Amino acid sequence: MTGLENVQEQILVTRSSMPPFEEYCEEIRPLWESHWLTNRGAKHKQLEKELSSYLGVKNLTLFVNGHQALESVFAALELCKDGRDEVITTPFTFASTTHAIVRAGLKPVFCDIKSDDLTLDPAKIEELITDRTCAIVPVHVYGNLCDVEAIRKIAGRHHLKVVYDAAHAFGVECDGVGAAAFGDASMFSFHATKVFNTIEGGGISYADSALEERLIQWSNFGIEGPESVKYAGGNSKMNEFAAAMGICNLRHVDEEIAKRKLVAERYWKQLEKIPGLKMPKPSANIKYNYAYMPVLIEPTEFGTSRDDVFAALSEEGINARKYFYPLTSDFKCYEGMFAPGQEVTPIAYDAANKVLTLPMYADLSLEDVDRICNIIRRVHDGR
Ligand code: T4K
Repeated sequence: MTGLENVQEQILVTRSSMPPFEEYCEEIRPLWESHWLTNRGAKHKQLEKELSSYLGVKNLTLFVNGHQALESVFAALELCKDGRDEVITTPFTFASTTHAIVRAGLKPVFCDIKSDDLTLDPAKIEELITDRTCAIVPVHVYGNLCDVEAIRKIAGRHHLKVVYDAAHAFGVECDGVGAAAFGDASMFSFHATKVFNTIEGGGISYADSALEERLIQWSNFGIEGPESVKYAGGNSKMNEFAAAMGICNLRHVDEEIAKRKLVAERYWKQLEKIPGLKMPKPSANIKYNYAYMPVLIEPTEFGTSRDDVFAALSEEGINARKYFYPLTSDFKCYEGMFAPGQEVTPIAYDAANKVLTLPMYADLSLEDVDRICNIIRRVHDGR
């Protein structure tokens, strides 16, 4: 038993976007002629170019996944040096953000988030800066852009690097400026569950072109030439089949986002009048990607807890997820290392206990959205 036997009848939290089968077959046909399957092949280079143009950046380097991209950029930026090893970051995120910091030999210093959009609160950053701080790693959680201007000013004042975890922010823009343009670097995830996917994949956009060589070397064992190895790098290169998937999916991504918008608007319309149910929404100057459908359940007003809503949906085969519960600072693997989230980052702790991400993908039918909303309404009404 895998637990996925009834997967056809269930509605999962998301479903990978895929191009038409024939389109993908056509895209990979040349690989049977070239026999060049990985190590920065033709598809890799084409996707890098097309994505740079789509995201509106000069510099973009592809990786095997978002997590390895994050680890590689921390190494390439040489964040951990001169005894400076503290990184100010959010605990309200996927495991990857915190793990990447720790695995790079850096120390996460957890900062609280804003209750409206759940991104890092700039008003709380400066009090955490010490002479050991080297960087800020904020997360554009659910595609909600952080207060990039306030963070830029703080980083400038204290000579800190800023690396955005933009795993969720593919295609998001603020006043016409894409998420990839902010900070020293931004990491995008192209995982199967993301708005744009290369099956597994990731990318780093960055301001300083000089970083390119180092990122490529870090992704390829630190090799700088056939007889010279400069860094103890890993292997985090994207292969040609993944790049081909990306080339195909990129042709359809605008249509995917437009369909997601209809799904999100249906949810917002159906759920907005329910007391005690809060939905972070993008403001008018944001071009959004509708990556996730988070709702926050305020138990006293709503009448019952987030976990009851989760259970009621599960009973009907609807697989919502608690992205992101628990806080990463409260993970078992970090027991005893960090102070409890409840004490240090109370707003993040509160959000983690109230949040539920509802099913969201381009092909989710509006009838299914209505069904999900009816279940939530029933739980609220106590029926
Ligand atoms: N930073 C942040 C803020 C992130 O959210 C992530 C990843 C990263 C960094 C790291 O990026 P990557 O290294 O992953 O590129 C999923 C994803 O695996 C993960 O990429 C994502 N964040 C996280 C939020 O969600 P799980 O453990 O919840 O995935 P799983 O296997 O339960 O899948 C969720 C649902 O997606 C399934 O119920 C059905 C659907 N699905 C899944 C897969 C694997 C598909 O439709 N197709 C698929 O191939 O982590």
